[in-house]
Amino acid sequence: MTEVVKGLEHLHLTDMQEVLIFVSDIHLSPDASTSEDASGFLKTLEQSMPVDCSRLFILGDLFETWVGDDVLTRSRDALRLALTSMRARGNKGLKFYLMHGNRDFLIGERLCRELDAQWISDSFILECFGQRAGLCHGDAMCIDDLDYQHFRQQVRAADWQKAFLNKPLGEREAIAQGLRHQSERSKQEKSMAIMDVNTQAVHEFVANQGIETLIHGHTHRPGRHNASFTRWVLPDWDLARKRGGWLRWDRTGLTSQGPFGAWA
Ligand code: LP5
Ligand code: MN
Repeated sequence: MTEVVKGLEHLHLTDMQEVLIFVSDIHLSPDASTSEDASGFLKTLEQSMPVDCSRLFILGDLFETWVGDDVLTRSRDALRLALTSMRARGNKGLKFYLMHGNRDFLIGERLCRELDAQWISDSFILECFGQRAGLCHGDAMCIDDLDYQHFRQQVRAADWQKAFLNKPLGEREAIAQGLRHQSERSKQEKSMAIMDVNTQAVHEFVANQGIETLIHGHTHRPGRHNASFTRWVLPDWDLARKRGGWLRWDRTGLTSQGPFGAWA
């Protein structure tokens, strides 16, 4: 199995005026538009994300599934316009960063270029305000979920991905839909504990990277966990259930915010 190449792995920022925003698990459906978007994220980008944001980090699962950059969807256009509108409304130098999640790990350079976004690696190190934070999607730390980890290893291999991307679009969409159904079914048989991050894996990552803060999503269990370091778990987005939000990091610290108020 060949490994896939990695995105940008580290960023060191020195400007105390930075305003960093983190989101994940938006799960945009292919036909989403600003007026019809079950996540509520597109409207939030256009209307309520802080105008002083200098960098927006999307930490995986932006899309419900992504079966290749050659697939043109309504949500893709809507997202590009919403990001452009956020930049026009606020900071003109606003930068976007995109990380792979377990549903959209096939996002490639073409989409990043189109969205004017920088692709960043899972396990990204961000230094700002004299502190060091680690960013990841979160699924790689769910090591007790052995079936998932086996599946992950398979589909993250370059040769698997190449074979998949060479299939006709209809076939790719059918496989993705089959995997989604299988995933929903298999989750019903797994305990909450198995589907959470493994404490030891988290501690090892924090110690190896020497970070004070860890930010991730994936588990859909938003919160703030304090130990010798702080672990923030980002919420998933669902307008009907009034779920969603972002983490803001500026010189005064980290705060949970969103269209429905604080979530941690
Ligand atoms: O996503 P979510 O929250 O429902 O559950 C995840 C884990 N599930 C997944 C699967 C995704 O939902 C669907 C992926 C769509 C990808 C589209 C591109 C396809 C490209 C394929 C080839 C390159 O990630 C779920 C975890 C849960 O998080 C909590 O952490 O438990 O894990 C599973 O459900 C996996 C099952 O346990 C095992 C599935 C075995 C499937 C075997 C198929 C063999 C591979 C076929 C590949 C074409
Ligand atoms: Mn996920």
